[in-house]
Amino acid sequence: MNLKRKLLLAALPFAFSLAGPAHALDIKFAEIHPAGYPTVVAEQHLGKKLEEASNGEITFKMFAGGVLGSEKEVVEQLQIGAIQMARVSLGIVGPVVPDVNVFNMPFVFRDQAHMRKIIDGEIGQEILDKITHSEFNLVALAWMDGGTRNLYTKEPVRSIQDLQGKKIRVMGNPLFIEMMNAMGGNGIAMDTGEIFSALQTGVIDGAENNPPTMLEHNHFQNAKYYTLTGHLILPEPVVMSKTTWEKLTPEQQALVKKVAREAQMEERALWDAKSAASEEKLKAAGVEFIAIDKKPFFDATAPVREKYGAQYADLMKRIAEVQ
Ligand code: GTR
Repeated sequence: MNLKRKLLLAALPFAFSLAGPAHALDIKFAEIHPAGYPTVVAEQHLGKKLEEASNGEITFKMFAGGVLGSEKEVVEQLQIGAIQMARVSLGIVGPVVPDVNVFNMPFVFRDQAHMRKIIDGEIGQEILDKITHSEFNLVALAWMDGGTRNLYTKEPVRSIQDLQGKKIRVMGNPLFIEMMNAMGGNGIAMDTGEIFSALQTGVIDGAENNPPTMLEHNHFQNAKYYTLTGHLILPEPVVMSKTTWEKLTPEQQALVKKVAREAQMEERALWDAKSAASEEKLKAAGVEFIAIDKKPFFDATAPVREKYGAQYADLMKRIAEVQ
């Protein structure tokens, strides 16, 4: 053996130890919510379990607070495998995988408990599979509870009449624009990160979201009225890039599925606590919570359910039947 080859061989173990164990996979997880948010905490826990159970073959790093971009940008990066995992709203998945819009319909769930029962059961799995089997290049693994979305506005909305003509931000999905317009508002789509300044500058008169998002994204600073319409109860998928998924061994894939499901069950307890604490903080910050009759909002959005729900009539019936 010549000297050059000897040196090369001697250096090999060192090179491997620098690169870490064989098949090492580094997972970058993207989250729009800040550190400490229920989804972020449950997902970090998921990552820790992955690292431990894979004996270091998988590493996990959380990128919270939207540092990797808007949810739309994150989805694009997931599709090319530049980001490996994320949790995104189902709202922005709808325009690409229309089948998921059945969960995006206003008032499709009776309440949060009903939604949880659905996502834990076979319908929840069916919708995850629809994402996985679409052209989206994502594997959908589990659901996070994203709570109940209500309206928040700069001027109070005490009846559906008060909403007429108001510019309300919604997520970028035609279904939500039509939903808002059907309720008499003027639905305007923009990314999460744009809401704060749009409220501040008066580009919009309000938005709609759950209490933790209203608090943690500081929207309450410029919208002091929270009207409890409960028009959307949205579960949020945890997804992995299919490019990443295909690099995993079958054992690793099973592990990812298992810890993702555990995160689904864990997050809701965190959610309930955070939601209650957020309500208290919002009230303490001067936000007025306005209880309202939901029926006019339910009735006004019936045409949206009919239009978008026509193709899911069976599924909607099955959802309604779950007690
Ligand atoms: C939150 C949701 C985010 C994002 C945001 C929004 O409730 O958790 O994923 O979709 O709403 O409205 O942009």
